[in-house]
Amino acid sequence: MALCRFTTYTPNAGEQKKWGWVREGQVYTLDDETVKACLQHPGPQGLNVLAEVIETTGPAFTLEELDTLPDRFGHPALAAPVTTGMEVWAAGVTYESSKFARMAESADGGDFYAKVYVADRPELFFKATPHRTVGPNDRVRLRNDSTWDVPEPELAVLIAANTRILGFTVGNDMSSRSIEGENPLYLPQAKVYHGACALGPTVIPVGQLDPQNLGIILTIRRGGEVAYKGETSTARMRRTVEELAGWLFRANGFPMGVVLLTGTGLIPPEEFTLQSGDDISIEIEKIGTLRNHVA
Ligand code: DO4
Ligand code: MG
Repeated sequence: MALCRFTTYTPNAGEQKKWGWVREGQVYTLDDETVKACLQHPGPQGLNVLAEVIETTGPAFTLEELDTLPDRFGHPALAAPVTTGMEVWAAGVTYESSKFARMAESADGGDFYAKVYVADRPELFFKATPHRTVGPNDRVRLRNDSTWDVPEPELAVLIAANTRILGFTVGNDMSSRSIEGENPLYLPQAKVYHGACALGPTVIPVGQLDPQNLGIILTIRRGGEVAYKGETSTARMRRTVEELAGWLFRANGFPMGVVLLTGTGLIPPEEFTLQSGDDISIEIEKIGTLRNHVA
């Protein structure tokens, strides 16, 4: 069972985004207010309470038919599981491989990355709003003032306003390594821009998996050929999901809920940069595969 968001079209209402509940491959429409209440103050059942409130009209779609390009006008398609008022944040340097990559790309050696890797306080940064975030099969973007770009495949955590962890999805923290490497103060520009974040395909409720032991596979295809493939596991993350979530909510609040990306452990070799036309696939064990095309 899982939560999803999708775009649908009716002649009367036009294009609308809705929440859906996935059960055995069928998607049932959920009422917006009920999901909002769950994102704000869920009880101990978390997202699972939604299984009881699916509209009684039967399934609206199959998950398979929603897993399609989002721009086929009038055809329903999966969307990123975020809604107006939500934010996306990210943790950095949570895997040793990311620490080494940041230090290597930094103009001055990046000693601060070595320090933050072992510090009590993690690196946390604002990543995206819903309008900068794309869903499955949609196009992620490269900045035209960047020369070195990578996808960052990350376990993403959906957290309610009351701090309860609700579930997990797949995230892509698209990043400019040339801008980030030039000066750490440029980090927001390396990380936050239109189409810099992708999320989906569905949110798996907490309790169905162990977030600290999930395989992650990143595959980048160029002209149909594999240009990069790498594998890691969230078992290699230096911090726990609860620890990162705890720091995120210190002196901070998210009235509509928040998605937290937990950092990348996969870094393509230095000579690799994404190109327009590449296809990115991020598979996280027990969650699913997030596919995006580079615009
Ligand atoms: O410190 C820069 C960002 C690192 C990051 O996004 C990651 O490790 O995933
Ligand atoms: Mg990252």
